[in-house]
Amino acid sequence: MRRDTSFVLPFLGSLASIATVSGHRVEHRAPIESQYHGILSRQASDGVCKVTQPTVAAPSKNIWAGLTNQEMADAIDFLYKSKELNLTRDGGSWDNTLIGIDLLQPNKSDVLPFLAGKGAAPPRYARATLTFGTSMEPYIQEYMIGPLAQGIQTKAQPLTFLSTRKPDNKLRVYDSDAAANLISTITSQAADIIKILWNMNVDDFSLTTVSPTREENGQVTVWQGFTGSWTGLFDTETILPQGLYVRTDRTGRDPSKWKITGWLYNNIFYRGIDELKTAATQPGFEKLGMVVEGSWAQLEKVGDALPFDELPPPVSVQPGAKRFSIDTKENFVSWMDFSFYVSVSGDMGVRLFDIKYKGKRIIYELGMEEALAHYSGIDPIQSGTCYFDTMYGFGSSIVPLVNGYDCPAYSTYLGTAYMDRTTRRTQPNGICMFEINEDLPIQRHSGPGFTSITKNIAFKLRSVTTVGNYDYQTTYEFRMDGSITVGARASGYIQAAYVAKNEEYGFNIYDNLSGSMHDHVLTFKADFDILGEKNSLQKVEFVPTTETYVWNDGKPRNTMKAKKSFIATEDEAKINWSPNGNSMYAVVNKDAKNKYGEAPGYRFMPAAGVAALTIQNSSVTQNAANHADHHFYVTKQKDTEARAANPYNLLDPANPAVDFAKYFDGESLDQQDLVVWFNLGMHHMPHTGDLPNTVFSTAHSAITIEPFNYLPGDPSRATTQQIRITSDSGGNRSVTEFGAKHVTCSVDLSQLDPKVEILNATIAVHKLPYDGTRPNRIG
Ligand SMILES: [Cu+2]
Repeated sequence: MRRDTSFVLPFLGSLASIATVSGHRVEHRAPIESQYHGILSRQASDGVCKVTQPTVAAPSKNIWAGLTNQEMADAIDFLYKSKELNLTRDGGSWDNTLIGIDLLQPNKSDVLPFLAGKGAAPPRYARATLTFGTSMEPYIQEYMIGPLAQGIQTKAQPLTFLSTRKPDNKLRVYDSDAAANLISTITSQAADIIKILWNMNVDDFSLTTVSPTREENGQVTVWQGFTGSWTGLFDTETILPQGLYVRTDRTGRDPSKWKITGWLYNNIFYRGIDELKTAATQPGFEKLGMVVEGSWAQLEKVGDALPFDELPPPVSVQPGAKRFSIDTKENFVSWMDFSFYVSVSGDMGVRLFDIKYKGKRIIYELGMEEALAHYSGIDPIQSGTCYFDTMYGFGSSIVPLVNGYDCPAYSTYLGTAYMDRTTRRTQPNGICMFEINEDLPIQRHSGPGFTSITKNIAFKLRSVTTVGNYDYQTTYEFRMDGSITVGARASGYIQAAYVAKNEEYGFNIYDNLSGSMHDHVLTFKADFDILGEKNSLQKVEFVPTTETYVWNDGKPRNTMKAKKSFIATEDEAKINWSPNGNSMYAVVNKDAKNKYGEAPGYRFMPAAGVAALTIQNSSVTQNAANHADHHFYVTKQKDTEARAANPYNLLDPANPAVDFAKYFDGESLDQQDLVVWFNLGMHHMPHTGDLPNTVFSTAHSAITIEPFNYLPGDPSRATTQQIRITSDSGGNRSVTEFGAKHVTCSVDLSQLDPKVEILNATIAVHKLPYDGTRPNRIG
């Protein structure tokens, strides 16, 4: 009865370089300096806009790029040769196995001399995740292997310096053994009650297993819920809960000793199946309806025709050469005054490094650390669920982008590479990059006799990660005003609850179905370096005040003031945005004041809704989600505090591999290297509009980072993409332009009606039903 769910391989190494546009290969130009800074030809001789991709030579090697084939092979070979580790290829739960490998990101302290041209590239290390299953207490342990390439100095040693869990960061796995016999007992016990309740066969159901597995005082308790079958193409299982739950005790490694310890139906707990069966035959027993799959759950076109809807909608086009440059070998990107390196972590997804603006680094590292989805509900599945999505692999679960839908048809695409057990695979079109002329100007002003107006052209880099029921879209947007927006959206199937007694946790959204309230919290790292590494955290509050001014005859005036201060230590730097949004925060450099005496910096602020966990001291996440209990945090950068979380934090929530709270130890934030950890997220209360899928338009969260007293003025004034309309006293109007070339060529029609590429891609990772026997989520 358990559905055979495909788990897909995680662990991604680096980007592979595949670039296409409109389904065609991009013509790469030679990386010559004049094309980087020079003027690009827009028009081909035949009058058709020729879409070309300028290239640029990266200033240095991408030291954050994932493992090469050779490095991966060397590291794997070294591990398998180790007698001490005693690894078995394709081993079972009683063996030692390699379940993942990726680049161990170099320490910032080793990278800075290299970036400054004063040191060699840091040595390369692999980060491997191993399971040790030969004892009664199986565990997962991370290792670092290097330096690579393999040589006499290469060593494999436990990776402990990134963990707050001392001394060895061994994480006990409580659900490593297969539960086939127990499942078969559940099936046979449930057969009768399923007949009584619904007059159906037990084989028509699957079991959803709560995640994470719960261990208390050595006792391992697992709740599972009966889920209806999905009959069509779509993975509707998360919206088919049937309201019958079973609890098992899976303590120890001998599955023959595991047992069923209770059943739950209509919020009544029964100690055994006989108790439930007896109750079900008594008069007055309330039999509840089923959640029956149908068109309401499926992704078909339904509903009445919409006016003009079949006509082609407006589209953006690329009229000629693209206006950004890439080095596909080093995954280096340059757009206007921005440049950065792209890397992909198998666990955490797309990351940007060494983000420079006008030639100076503003951010050393920008990327997601963890994506949580924490549920609650009257039943033990919803109440016990918190997904830690990096465990499923936010990078390795990147899906190919659909040209013309996920990104404009003229986008440039990159493939992403990931590790599939011991094989390196490539996900085509995993990242798209494109410019877009937004639907509003970035600037306009009309005055007597003039209107000045400037186009708002943004450069975006996007990926989509499908983890089970949800597709997460992550977009990094760069703008001409020097700002960067980090945005996340979610679409896909909600995880819903059975309706019985769940009123306080959701709305009734379909027959017998309750939308299950949950919080999404996505933690990002932004390691700012403003005019050097030594920075401070400035706070500016709008505060109400009563003031008496010399010019007002001593009469008090109720007004407001700016209260400027600096956050002194880490302990004061666990911060929620003020409810009225009138507290501002910026990372500034006090030692590099501008000519007006102000400290230049970058401000960060919500650009759409943001969220931290509602639940305080969650009984589920315990210490494993201490990065998600405030809107943002600021810490002093340390090589040992490079990550807010660990993908396996859920294995021991009380004492996780990374307990973020331990980073806060009173250290000064005054002119130190600062890291901002900010949370995006949504408080998701599903309503009928979440069926069949939640939509990206409203499930959205974003933060914007903008220059703050950093430049003498607004840098977008430099663009040619503006005009001024003037009129004289006689009513004669004229338009002043500033050098922007006009489109004189015709557009390749393939941009208007792009071919949708059918890519031979890895399917999305399925996290449900969660199977602890495959902690590496590989099936
Ligand atoms: Cu949601």
